[in-house]
This record gives sequence, structure tokens and C-alpha cells, in this order.
Amino acid sequence: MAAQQTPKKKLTVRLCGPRGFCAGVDRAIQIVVLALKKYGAPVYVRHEIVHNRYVVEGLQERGAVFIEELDEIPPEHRECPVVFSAHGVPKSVPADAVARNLFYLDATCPLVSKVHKQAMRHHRLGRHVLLIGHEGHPEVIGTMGQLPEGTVTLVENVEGALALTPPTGVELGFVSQTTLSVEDTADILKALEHRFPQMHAPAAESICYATTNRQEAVKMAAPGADLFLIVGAPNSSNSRRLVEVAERAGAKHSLLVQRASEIPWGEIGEIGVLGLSAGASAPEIIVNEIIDAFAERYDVSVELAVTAEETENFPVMRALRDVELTNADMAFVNGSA
Ligand code: 0CH
Ligand code: SF4
Repeated sequence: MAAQQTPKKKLTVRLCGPRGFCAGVDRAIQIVVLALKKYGAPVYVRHEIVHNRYVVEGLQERGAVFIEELDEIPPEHRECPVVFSAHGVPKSVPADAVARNLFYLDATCPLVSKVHKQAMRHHRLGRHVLLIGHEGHPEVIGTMGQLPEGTVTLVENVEGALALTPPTGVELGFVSQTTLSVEDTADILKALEHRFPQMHAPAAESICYATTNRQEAVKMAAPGADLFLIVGAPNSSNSRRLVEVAERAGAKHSLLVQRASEIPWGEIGEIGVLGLSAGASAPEIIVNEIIDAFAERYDVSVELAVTAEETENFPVMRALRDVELTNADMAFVNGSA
């Protein structure tokens, strides 16, 4: 007699929307793919174009070469394009590229560039800039590097805001990293405003629409979730913030995973509701891979937790607009392959 199979346990997967790629990530990946098509391999990319190994490896397979500094480009490859990552770069980087006679394509997200402009505006108006963000993150290095040394002070948390001793006799203006926790940033701002009531805000919000929307959807899906998985990399600021948001909003436990192979099956225990989202740099194909991995072990039903529709689209630079992408390229660019 055939052994009877135990029926799979029921699992509701609350799938957040929006999740995954934002317009800035889509544009940055597109720039590398288009540059490879137009100019051929190798195309150099300064820093991971976005913080995702799957994306980086996919681009490497197509002929991209990832470097951290421009001096890693060998002299015989000076003619090859070099792309700056979505996180932005200090002003010294394009200046160095010009000095080295390199051809560069800047894939900085337009919303990061907007923060750069706001920081520069504060500076132009004679203000000392307070940058809310995390030390060492490439976006923070890029934003600080828009202004002369000593004219920007980094504020990492409420303690930092309380301990801050900015230069005296000068007005203050703030900006932030685009990928921070909306709630933590509000707390930091409250502490700063309490101490420096005359401090000037930027003309536009620094935390971007994609960060805000992904956090909102996770907040909606988290209450009652036994486990919340965020697809993303350990060096992805926006993804790590989603893990924190999930736990704060009521998920019993939340974890960052890069691939289905990282799911710690032995530690999951009894679960009936799984929250699922993906950081702005995580492709949808990995979200599907994770749903499939759960479907092998549970009787899965997917429920959508949608808080916004996103229609943002950032066009690539003119130099690349004449290049045609195949369907396969398009699928890679939008994260579905
Ligand atoms: O969230 P961070 O900034 O670490 O970067 P990511 O994971 O590559 O996501 C894309 C955002 C790029 C710049 O805002
Ligand atoms: Fe741009 Fe926001 Fe995406 Fe960063 S997370 S690339 S700022 S849209």
C-alpha cells in the first residue's frame, strides 16, 4: 500500500506592493545593459550598480567589470565607459574621471541628485549642512562629497542629534539619505528641531517615494505575521530598514534573505502567516523563487498588501536612447529574469 502523504500546512503569504525595483534602480541597471550593447564589453562600473548580488553577477556575465576606484581601470581600457552607481558619487569622482580622460556615464538616481542639489543650495545660502544618514554608506559619501570638507556634519541617530555641536554663528540646513526609516528620521528631526528651531528644511523631502512606499506596505502587512521576509542584501540600506519596520509594526520575527537558499527552514517553527517584500534593489525573480520554495513545503495562498501604485519612470541619458533592448534584456532590467 502506498504511504499516505501528510497534507501540507496552510500558509498565507502577505505579499507587499510596492516591492522590489524602483525607478532609480531600473534606470541604473538599464544604463549598464545599454552601455554594453552600444559600446561592447567591458563596461566598468564603479561600485555595485545597486546593492544586489544577483544583479551584479548578471551584469558580470554580460561583460560588466565592477571596481571600487577609477585607478583600477587598466590603461589599455581607458576608452571603455565607466558607469557610476545609483547611490551617487562625490564631486571628486567625475573630476577624477575627466582628469584621467575617461568616458563616464552617471547612473546616480535623479532623486539622489536632487538631495545633492538641496545640500548645495543650503551651502550656497551660507548654511552649515546637517546630513541625516549612516556613516560609510556610498550615498552618504556621495552627498558629503558635494561640498567642501567641514561644511557638512553627519547625524546618525537621536543620540547624535542630542550630542551635536555644529559651528556657531552660522545657520543650519538639513538633508537626509534617501533610504532611511521614515519614523527614525522623524525622531532625529524632532530632536534637531528642538535644539535648533531655526534650522532650515530642504525644499523637497529627501527620503524618496520608493523608500516611503515600501515601508508603508510592510507596515500594513506586518501585524499578525509570524515571520516577515525581506528580499535584499546585507549592504542594502533600504532593505535593512524594511526588516526593522516589519518587526516594529508587529511581525513576530523578520529576516533579510538574498535567495531562497538562505531561508533557515529549521528555525522557522510553526507559521500561518508570512509577510513578504523586497528592497528597491531586489529583483522580482527572487521573490517568486521564495514563494515557490514555500509552496513546496506549505499549502500557500497569496494575499496582496498593496498601499500604493507606482508609475515613476526615469529615462536614461540621451547618449543611450538610440539602443534597442531585446525582450530578454528587458526582463533582466525589470527584474523578472
Ligand atoms: O538602499 P541602498 O542605498 O543601500 O541601495 P540599494 O540597495 O542598492 O538600493 C537602491 C538605492 C540606490 C540609491 O538610493
Ligand atoms: Fe532612487 Fe529612491 Fe530608488 Fe534610491 S531608492 S534609486 S533614491 S528611487
